[in-house]
Formats: sequence, C-alpha cells, structure tokens
Amino acid sequence: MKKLIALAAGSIVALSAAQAAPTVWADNGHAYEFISGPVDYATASATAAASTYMGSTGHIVTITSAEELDFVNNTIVGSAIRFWLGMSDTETEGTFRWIEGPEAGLEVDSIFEAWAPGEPNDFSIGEDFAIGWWNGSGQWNDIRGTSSYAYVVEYSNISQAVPVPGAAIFMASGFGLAAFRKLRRSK
Ligand SMILES: [Ca+2]
Ligand SMILES: [Ca+2]
Repeated sequence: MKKLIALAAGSIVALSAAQAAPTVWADNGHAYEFISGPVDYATASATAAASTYMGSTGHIVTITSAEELDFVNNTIVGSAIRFWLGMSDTETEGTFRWIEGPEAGLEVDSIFEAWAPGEPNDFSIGEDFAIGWWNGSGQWNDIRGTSSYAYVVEYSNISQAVPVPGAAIFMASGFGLAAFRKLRRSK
C-alpha cells in the first residue's frame, strides 16, 4: 500500500493535504488549511478542488474582507510565506476576478483588495495570477501562474454540525443504529 502511494506523486499531495487539520474561522464558518507546496497555480487549484473537509470541496483561498486577510495571513499562514490567491485577470487584462469558491466571477476590487503599492502591474511578460504576503505588510502582487508558491485551501461550505466524537458519529449512522438494535435483541 505504501509502495503504491509512493509511486503516485499526485496521491502524496492529496494525502498530505488531507492529513493536515483545517482551522475553522468562527466569523464565517469556513475552514482553512495551509499547504506549503510550493507548486504552480494549476497544481494548487487542482489539488484544492480534490480536497474535501466536513462535506465541503476545497478551493484556493478567496479573501473578501480586512478581517479575513488578517485571519489568513496571521493565523493560517502565520509567517510571511507567499501563497496563491484564487484570482486571475486572464479573461480581461487588468481586471482581476475571483475564479474560485463562492465568489467566482466577481471582480476583486469591487469587494475588497489589498494590493501592494504599484501592483498589479502585469510586469514584463505578463502576470495573470496573484499571491499574498508579497511584502512585509502582507499585501498582494500579481505574478505568473507558472511560478511556484504555497497555498491556502478554503472550505466554504462545511457542515455546520458541531463535531462529535467518533463513537457518537458511529451510533448516529444507520449502520451504528442497526448494529445497536441487533445487539439489544441478541441479549
Ligand atoms: Ca473566502
Ligand atoms: Ca506584479
């Protein structure tokens, strides 16, 4: 089994992502998980989309308020490590839109933005994606999607049920209940 996992590089990424414990932010009930990577945007996006937590599919983080920026920068990432943001201006140069999560399609600057001074600048041969923690103030910079960075997976639609111990989950399931009844009948 271990050999099979070792042979499939993609599985290792998915496995390590699943093993980390996402942190739920009380303000919006979303869960967040830092993945050190570093990987290019397409890999980060695909891996996030293949990750699930508490019934929610993951997506690269979308940051839509100063409070969420502070939480992601300082609680989830925790140090000045640059990480992918779920946005792009591939569709219309100069107009960044969120392309992941519930905000997909919405113009970034119409909700909240934290661009570093002089950014986004589509520098040199073109920069259509963006990263956080570009500078010491935790602000953003547009960058090429083929570069490699860490990323944050956000789970925006997790089950709102309060987590219960494994035994309680088992008993609450149909199988657990049936087994319990069978146990009682056999006594
Ligand atoms: Ca978000
Ligand atoms: Ca730039």
